[in-house]
Amino acid sequence: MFPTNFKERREKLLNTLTDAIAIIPGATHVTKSHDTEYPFRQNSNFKYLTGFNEPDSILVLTSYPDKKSILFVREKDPFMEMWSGRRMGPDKALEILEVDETYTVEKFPEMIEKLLLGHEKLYMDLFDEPKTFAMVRDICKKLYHRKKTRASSPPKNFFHVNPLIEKMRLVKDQNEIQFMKTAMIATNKAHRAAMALAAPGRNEKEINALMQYLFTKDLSQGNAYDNIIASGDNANILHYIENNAELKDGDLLLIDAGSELNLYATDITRTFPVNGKFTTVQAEVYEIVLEAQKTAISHAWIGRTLKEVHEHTCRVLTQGLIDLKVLKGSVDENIETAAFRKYYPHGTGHWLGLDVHDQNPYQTDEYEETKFEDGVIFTVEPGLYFPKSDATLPEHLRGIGIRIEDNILITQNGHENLSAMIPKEIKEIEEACAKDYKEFLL
Ligand SMILES: [Mn+2]
Repeated sequence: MFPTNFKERREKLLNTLTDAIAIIPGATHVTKSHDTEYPFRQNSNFKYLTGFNEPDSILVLTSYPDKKSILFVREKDPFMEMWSGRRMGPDKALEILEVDETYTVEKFPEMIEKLLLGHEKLYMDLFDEPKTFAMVRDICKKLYHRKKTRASSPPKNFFHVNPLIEKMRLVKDQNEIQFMKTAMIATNKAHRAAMALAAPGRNEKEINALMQYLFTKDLSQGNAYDNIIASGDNANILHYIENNAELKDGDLLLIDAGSELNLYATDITRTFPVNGKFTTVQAEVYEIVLEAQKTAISHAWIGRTLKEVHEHTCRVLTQGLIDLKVLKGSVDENIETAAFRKYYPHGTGHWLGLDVHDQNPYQTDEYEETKFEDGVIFTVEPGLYFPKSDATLPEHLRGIGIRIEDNILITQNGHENLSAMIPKEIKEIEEACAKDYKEFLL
């Protein structure tokens, strides 16, 4: 693995900025309650451009009079560091992070007043950085009334910087792919361990705890998003995160959980029987979802789009719903009326990367679907959901919820399924369920 070239990324962004200054703040701590905080999570765009993982930092890219990367970081402070952790400080940051200049973040308001001058345009996150944006806007307003020459004028045009970075983040480089492949090792192990541990009388909580352990034990660094450990009818709640119900004999268990590494996410769903054996009806529904998923993946190649993948998936699921006597009529009619959406209400895939729903464009600037290219990564996750409370469904289907999700990398010759090693065929799953979970603890 090579060290990620953050400098090159900043230069690439700078090259798209003419007469513009970009201000990209990192994340700050978020209060959980009173004086405790949620675990710190860096802003993905800031991380992508700096690799720096400390809170309260700000990256500034200037193009006038020179193209420069300037980073504002927290000051070294032995007292604060004793309480809340080590800080790199501006001197070390200058040495390590290959930016042109570094300052303490306390200097930001004073420095930005000078840095803004001479730039026609300001690029910032206009939607989700209200505090920093308001501060910069007020400085621009103050300077605006004083303008005389270019060199003494602030930006007059404000633009949203995120789309520029989102485009850059669409195609993953070799390091990014490697982070996700490495994270997938723990994700595979945790899903297999969950299949082995699940049994009637166990609790969703225990499965959750075991997966969290395996997500942090080796190279991965925790869960990329809240684990969904949904048994029985809970699987019909798409974002079920209570994870505290007892596992019942005869129920399925849907697990949507993935570990992350260096903030790069994996996002995997498997559905399997609590007691290790699919019933006939569970297997019948499962095979429909599996066929839809394989069909979707078979369309994963350069030039295709997520929308096309979704359309193929919906056709297979709709045929399945007709076979199950949930829907009446032809596939075309049911696609036309979107009747299938009652049982498959979500999309088939999303981009995956630094964010689990990676911030990459779904459409081009011309409002056309983004085409797959070598190095994009996305999920393929069809499902069927039959809630217990839906009296219009055949009774034997009620309470079944199934989703199967893999992570797909588009390559020059087609695609690579990054999660192909995680059991998915009925036979593989039943074998994995029959294992002893303790072998995954070693
Ligand atoms: Mn997903």
